[in-house]
Amino acid sequence: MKLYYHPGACSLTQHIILHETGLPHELESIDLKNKTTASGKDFLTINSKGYVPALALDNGKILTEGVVISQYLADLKPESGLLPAQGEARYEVLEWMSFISTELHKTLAALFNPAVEGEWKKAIVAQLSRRLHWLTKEIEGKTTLTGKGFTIADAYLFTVLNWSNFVDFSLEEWPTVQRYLAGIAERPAVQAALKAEGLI
Ligand SMILES: N[C@@H](CCC(=O)N[C@@H](CS)C(=O)NCC(=O)O)C(=O)O
Repeated sequence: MKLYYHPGACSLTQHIILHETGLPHELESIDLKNKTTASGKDFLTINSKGYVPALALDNGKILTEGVVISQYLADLKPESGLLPAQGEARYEVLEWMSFISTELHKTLAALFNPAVEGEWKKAIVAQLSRRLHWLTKEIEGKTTLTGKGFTIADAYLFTVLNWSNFVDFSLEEWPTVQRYLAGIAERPAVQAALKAEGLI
């Protein structure tokens, strides 16, 4: 299978998961502005949505939407513990995935848009701040979101909050979150994915 990604974008989540699972994979980076692949193809012919991540399966099927691709990859390697197979423990991880996707991913990503300024920007920063205050209480004393080992949700949260290094939104106010991220960053799979994307 092949992961279409852009360095440091939300596709870093699935890249980390691929390393955590040890699943064999290829990578191809995407120029998101011009919608072209590194090998010069029109990316819109691969994923007509025009965004990463997209996962090309060996049978030719293209899977999109990060939250779904993450589950797909984890389910290929249940023994990885990245996503419990069933029961409440699975839904706890999926609850985190939904929170990160709807409350953090798109909100934080908006700060990359230079058109977001003034009162609009203040409102976005205020909303993110509320979410991070809540998150701090949830992860106090924990090294992973569930407190029961690294899951796909940790890969996703790490990826999204890593954007604070590139936009005008500092995590200084949330040392617990910073400590959590530093711990996740130390994982060999995270280091391998960051290195492969040229980010370290
Ligand atoms: N709903 C999609 C959104 C993915 C997304 O926001 N991708 C961004 C990078 S983090 C992107 O490729 N943006 C380029 C574009 O939308 O044209 C998902 O969750 O996978």
